Amino acid sequence: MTTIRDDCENRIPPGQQLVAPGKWPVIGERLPADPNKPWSLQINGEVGNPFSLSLEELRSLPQTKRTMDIHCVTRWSMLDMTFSGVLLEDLLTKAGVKSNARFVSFLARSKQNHATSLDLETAIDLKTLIATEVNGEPIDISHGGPIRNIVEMRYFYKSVKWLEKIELLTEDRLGFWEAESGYHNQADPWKEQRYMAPTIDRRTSLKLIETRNFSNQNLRSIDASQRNLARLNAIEASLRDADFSGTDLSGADFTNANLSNAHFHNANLSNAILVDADLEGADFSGADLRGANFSGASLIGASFFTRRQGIIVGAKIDRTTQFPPSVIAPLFSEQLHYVNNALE
Ligand SMILES: Nc1nc2c(c(=O)[nH]1)N[C@H]1C(S)=C(S)[C@@H](COP(=O)(O)O)O[C@H]1N2
Ligand SMILES: [Mo]
Repeated sequence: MTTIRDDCENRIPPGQQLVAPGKWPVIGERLPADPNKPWSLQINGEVGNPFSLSLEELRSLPQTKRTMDIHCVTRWSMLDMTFSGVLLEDLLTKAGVKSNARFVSFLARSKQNHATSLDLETAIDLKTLIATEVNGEPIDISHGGPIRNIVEMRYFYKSVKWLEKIELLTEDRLGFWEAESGYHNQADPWKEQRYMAPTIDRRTSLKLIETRNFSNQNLRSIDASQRNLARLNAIEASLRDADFSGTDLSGADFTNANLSNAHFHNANLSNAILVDADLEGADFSGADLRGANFSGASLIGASFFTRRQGIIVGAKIDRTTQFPPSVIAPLFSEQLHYVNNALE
């Protein structure tokens, strides 16, 4: 079955927004390990003929050009990016994949050993590209150049920067974001497969909610909606995808917390401290943000209003909300407009 997505609206998966033109954000690591060491690409694991290619050799193989849209799990998308490089399938044909290989792992030259994986069939069906160019230029090092794998139709964490090894496996091996941050292993943006199921059970979360102390704990995807958590201590807590919809968080302290993709719809965050917090992709629509402090926070992909059945549901923002200009600069243009209007 094929879906036709011709107009722009239908090309943006649910919960995503377009970045302002020319503002491709750098997400995660900004540089590889050993940036000055010459680059090569190794293919090994369950293959009959493991081999290694220098960057020049990779570039001299037949090149494939593909234009596609990219979608980050923290809710930003970019349309019509043209990548060129070598099809994974072509490299695999050369390597002679053994019949017991079922997964493919893409490993980066990275200080934190970044990697990701796909099942082999999906990787080939999606025409995974081992890319060296984007929009006619070599890929910038901050975006994973000189070699990056590019997987269309999956959240962008399936495309590792600074690719240096492709390993064929009989069993899956979870990648960095999948293992460390609970990102979904399928990662289909059209199905909004952002996170795996929560690891914290209902009883444990209810107990924690009673103590109002989340500091330093890993509570990914916790359901803390419609609660009274005024003055919550959540310093350095890991709260990706947490649901705080409708919750009283007045005076809560989220200093240095990871709140990426957290849901604060209609929450009371008056006088809350969000200093240095990761708020990428977080939803503040309808939240009370008066007196809240966002100094040093990261707001790529965050939203402060949504339209529900044509009605604008916006955050309450005024001059007491601390939004330094550099903090709001990376917002989507419509969102920035809303925030700036509210601050006047
Ligand atoms: N080596 C490496 N690859 C990575 C990451 C990373 O931190 N290190 N981040 C992933 C994530 S979550 C995203 S959204 C994209 C971001 O790519 P960009 O910085 O070029 O926008 O790279 C993916 N690949
Ligand atoms: Mo991402």
